[in-house]
Amino acid sequence: MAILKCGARQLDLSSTQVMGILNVTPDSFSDGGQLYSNQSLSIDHALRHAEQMVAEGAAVIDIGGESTRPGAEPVSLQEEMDRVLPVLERLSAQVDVVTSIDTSSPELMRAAASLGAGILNDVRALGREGALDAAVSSGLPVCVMHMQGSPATMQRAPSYADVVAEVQDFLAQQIARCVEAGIERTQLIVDPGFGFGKTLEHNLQLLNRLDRLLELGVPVLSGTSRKSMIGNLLDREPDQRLAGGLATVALAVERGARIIRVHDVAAAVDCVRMTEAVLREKA
Ligand code: 9MG
Repeated sequence: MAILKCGARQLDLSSTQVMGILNVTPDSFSDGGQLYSNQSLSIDHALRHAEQMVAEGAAVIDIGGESTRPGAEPVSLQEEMDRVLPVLERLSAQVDVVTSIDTSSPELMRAAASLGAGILNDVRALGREGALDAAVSSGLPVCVMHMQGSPATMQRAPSYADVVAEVQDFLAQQIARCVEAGIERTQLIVDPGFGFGKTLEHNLQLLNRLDRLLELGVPVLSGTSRKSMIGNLLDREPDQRLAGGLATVALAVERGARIIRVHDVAAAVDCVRMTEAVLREKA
């Protein structure tokens, strides 16, 4: 049974858990960021959103201060820290939930660990200078994700001979690198990185064969929520992708994913519970 040691809290992955997405970027506010100029209001807004997701059944809240969408503008380290740390500090003190920090910056990893963060979620798989050391010294579980290229360029011409095998190989190498550096294998999570340098076909193949990642022997995280793989297939805008997204959640659970990263927590929790109930009755 996989139990992650997330600082002062634990995350039991004997069943699939839902991770709610908390973006603390100006464009994540419904007013397009005007409210964001008042820092205490934006922190209150983020806390209310996190509390709502916890009430809906999220076991983890993933806080991100820099968009990783294709073509997104990078933000300075100071800006990223200023967005994430005050929210993390209040959330750790006020809400009994595991927090995850969506960052590639070693400085933020260290600061977040000292403020009660529970998981480090790095879409660059600890690739930035100093990130591996910061993760080791934090003692926290780490989610290492596959990405081809960088967010600025990754969707220009993704190319693989065999996307499932290549993603699996990459993640196996990252596990070995992390373990060699001193992170316990039992503290690692892997993620195929849906939408990160992948065409629609690559994403569909990865989801269909997500079970291959179970061979790596660590929990698998799946994040498809509102992504263009759903929008492109169904011709839907981001706010119309819930039904398509829930199909991907059910499939990911069936293929063995233990953490599902979503915007729409209540619907995903129902979907996970329903899928797991069916799977338990396998003859
Ligand atoms: C930050 N972020 C955006 N998409 C993601 C995904 O699919 N997985 C993980 N781990 N992080 C993501």
